[in-house]
Amino acid sequence: GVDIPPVGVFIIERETGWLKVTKPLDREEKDKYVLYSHAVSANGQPVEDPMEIIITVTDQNDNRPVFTQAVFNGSVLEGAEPGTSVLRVLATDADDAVNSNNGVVSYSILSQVPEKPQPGMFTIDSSSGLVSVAMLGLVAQEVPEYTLEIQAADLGGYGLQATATARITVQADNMSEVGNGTLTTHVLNTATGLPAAGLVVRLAQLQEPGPQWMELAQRHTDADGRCQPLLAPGQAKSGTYKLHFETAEYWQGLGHTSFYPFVEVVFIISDPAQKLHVPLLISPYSYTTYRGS
Ligand SMILES: [Ca+2]
Ligand SMILES: [Ca+2]
Repeated sequence: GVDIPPVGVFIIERETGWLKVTKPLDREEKDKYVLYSHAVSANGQPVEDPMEIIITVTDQNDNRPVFTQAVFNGSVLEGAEPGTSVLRVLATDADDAVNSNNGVVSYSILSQVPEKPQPGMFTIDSSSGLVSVAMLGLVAQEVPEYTLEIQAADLGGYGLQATATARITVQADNMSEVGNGTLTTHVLNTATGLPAAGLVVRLAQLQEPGPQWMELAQRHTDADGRCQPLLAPGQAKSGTYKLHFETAEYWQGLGHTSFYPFVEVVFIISDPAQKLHVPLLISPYSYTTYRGS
């Protein structure tokens, strides 16, 4: 008799030797049974060595894929190139994915809302669930958010199905305007040779004949030490301007003290149509600026 759990699943017909099951087996519950049979003669004497019987439970496709989340969120920068990764969805399937396709999940995109500028803006890797950009043309101002209906199906995509939602935010790429303005800057940390990020920059214009300054713009430098143009094309007028850099705050953030509480660069715009680039190179004890273009 079977003496360790699960007890009583198998019986051997005493006369015929047929091994039978007493109830339905579920591979997801137990995929393999090892039995030891003892053949004994009518008078109870062993007639052969105990025999090991291994029973492998063959899988049936009785589980549908289940997404780990109902909604998957991701974001992508507008104008992203085809191939740019956006998010990854995941569905699990309790069935056997090794010896059968019952547990092998295949992903596909069923719909895209809105279908602008056209359907098929995104693609999904059928086996990994990675959603990526398929076509150029993502513009935040036109479509700030896409909703994709994603399907997971077992049997390599033709079996039992489940669906989930992927919500994709399109981020405006303000940095794409860098360089298109009349007045731009960038800040470089010469102590490390790296761009100075998170530094506050303010632009003011001298109210002729002075000495009042009117603040026109405030920016934070990004990871590249750059920021959006301080003056957009057409915004510049002839006059005297001042770029104020909050350098001490920046150095404090890095755990340094700075000799200069801030740096101010005063310059004259005489030709408003001309592009002007005023970079700043800083260390705790020095700074340099020059006229770029
Ligand atoms: Ca199964
Ligand atoms: Ca399945």
